[in-house]
Amino acid sequence: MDPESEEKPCCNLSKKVKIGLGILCVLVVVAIVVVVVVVVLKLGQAHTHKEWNGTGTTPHFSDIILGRCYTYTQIEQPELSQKDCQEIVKAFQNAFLSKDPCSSREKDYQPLLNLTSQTIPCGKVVFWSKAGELAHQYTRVQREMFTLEDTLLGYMADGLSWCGDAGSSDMNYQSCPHPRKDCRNNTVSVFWDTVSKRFAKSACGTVQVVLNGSYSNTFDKNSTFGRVEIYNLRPEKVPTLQAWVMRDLEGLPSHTCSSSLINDLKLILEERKIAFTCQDDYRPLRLLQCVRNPEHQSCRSVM
Ligand code: N1C
Repeated sequence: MDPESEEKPCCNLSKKVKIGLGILCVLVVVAIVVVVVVVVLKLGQAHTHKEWNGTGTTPHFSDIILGRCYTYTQIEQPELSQKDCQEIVKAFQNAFLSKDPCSSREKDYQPLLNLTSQTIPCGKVVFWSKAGELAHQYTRVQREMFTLEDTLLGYMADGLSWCGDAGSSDMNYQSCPHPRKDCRNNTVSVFWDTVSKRFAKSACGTVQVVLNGSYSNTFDKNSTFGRVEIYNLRPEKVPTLQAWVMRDLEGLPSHTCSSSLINDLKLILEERKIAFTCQDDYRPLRLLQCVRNPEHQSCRSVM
């Protein structure tokens, strides 16, 4: 036999190459199919969410509320250590996932409210309107006082945004309804209305409110305080509401206790048989403002 005619090495090699090429082709086809499937799924997902004008769900929303729940119940208020944070987070998610974010209702949050009940001592509740930062600085120093953000549910949700979509079981991280530009009954506004209502209903003893005297609408009838909280105080449990009208050290003095806006608040409360008192630039709060700005001339006489 002519060794030249024996093409074995050549055929062996080409067979291997053929197999190699075959495998490569299969891999390329598989890779293309995977990429196409992923792109189609992603596009599909993006399209199932509506586009709104407000900020989307805060990234890592569920992890944040779970972490805050444990921090609050285990460290901040260990008397609530029996609360089940896993269940609380599930109830929070169930309140809005797979639902139209513009048709949120108080009852969506009811299971969450049931799991987060908490008793606040009488005479320790602080409301605020357009003065959240100062009110929170105050309760951070006066540890026995509570704003809504010093209760479990307020603490968990403070500063976050969240919404879902009727057509999907995911959160919408791209956008959520804006209260004015999209709809009033959005997931976040309905949440704050619902928890503010419960907070006011359960208050007892004298209650306080921190108002912003440098803001044009020092008492705003459309705010959560002016629309929800004052109407849900129970006159049989709350004899008096004390208002503190605080002007910014630098800001213009828009309103004081003698302004007509504050008189509107007084009239609403008196109608509801709740006594009203008011004090401008309440000293303990002014001292907190001065800690931040000790050289300011209005702080010289305060210190
Ligand atoms: O509308 P506001 O103030 O009068 O609401 C404040 C009032 C407080 O007394 C709280 O008990 O209502 C309660 N509350 C919150 O605790 C709260 N935390 C965060 C109401 N809203 C709250 N937020 C967000 O701030 C929420 O998104 C809401 O729309 C704003 C309201 O702030 P505001 O107008 O200064």
